[in-house]
Amino acid sequence: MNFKHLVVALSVGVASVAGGLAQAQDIGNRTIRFGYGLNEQSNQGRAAKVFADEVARLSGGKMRVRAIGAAALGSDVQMQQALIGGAQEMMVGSTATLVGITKEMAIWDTPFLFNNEKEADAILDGPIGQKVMDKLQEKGLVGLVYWENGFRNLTNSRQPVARLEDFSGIKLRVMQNPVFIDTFRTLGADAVPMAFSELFTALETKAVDGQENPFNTILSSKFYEVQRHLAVTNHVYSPWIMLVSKRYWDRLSADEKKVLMDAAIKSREFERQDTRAEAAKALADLRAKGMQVTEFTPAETNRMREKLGAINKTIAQNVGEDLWNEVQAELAKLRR
Ligand code: TK8
Repeated sequence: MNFKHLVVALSVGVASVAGGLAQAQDIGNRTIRFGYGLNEQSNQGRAAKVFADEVARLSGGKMRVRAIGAAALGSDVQMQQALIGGAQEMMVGSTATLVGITKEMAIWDTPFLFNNEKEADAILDGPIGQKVMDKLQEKGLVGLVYWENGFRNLTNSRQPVARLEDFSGIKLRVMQNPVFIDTFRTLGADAVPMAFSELFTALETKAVDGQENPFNTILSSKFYEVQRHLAVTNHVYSPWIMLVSKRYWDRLSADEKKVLMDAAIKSREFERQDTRAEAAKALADLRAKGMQVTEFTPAETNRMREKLGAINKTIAQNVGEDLWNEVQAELAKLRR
């Protein structure tokens, strides 16, 4: 073999090894930026860490996740766009903020849809939850699992809220979602859509009077510092959803996909337990922080539920009557 042949043979060998490595480095070995909206000390932050650790463990350190909280990579809506464009690999956020991309997601925003966490788990983790999640793919997103955000409750700095009539006059931040806007306009509040990342400042400067979120978030985001009144409304159960950029996902090997999926399931199991344990204590913690708590009586809750029944038709039309009916039938079955 002359020198020229040797060089060619070597470089072919090097190229193929390097090709394999480069691919691994580009994709499997690329650091996954996993963004989320709450802070590191929240239930969302704790579960994000579990996910990152589990990906490292399952891949023997080959795949790395950098969990980045406090909306440092952007609001839910901004991150979704970054995932679709391929500029960011992963995120977790509210399903409610996805409705502009996949209209079927609005089914989860139906007021009083689930009576308890057991119903939520059964539907979200079952075939219906999967079907809704799969709709994201044609929009450039891959849903892995649902986490629990939780049952939402109302806070505000103006007045105690214990009856339907008390919503009137409250300028209320809601998620960027038509069902939430409809819900609170129907209840008589002045609903203003806004990103979560802008919310604390908006409450502090009184640009808005109130907001609604699960106890855990009211606690971890320190809303008790700028909100005096807390009404236990439990008006809707909110899921979070773990998303992967489809552009990124499609370049992963089957093994790498499995690592992400298995770690996502592990993080979901941790997250739901952790969130429920925290939620069980959070109301007492919020009282201790000085919040004035009003409970809705069953009769008042029924009035609210009846009033909100008026928007069900619109939700059903928007998500599709078939999906609506399927969810109702499944809930009826669970309640038998
Ligand atoms: C965090 C949000 C939050 C949600 C909201 O990014 O916006 O009120 O409940 O959890 O997704």
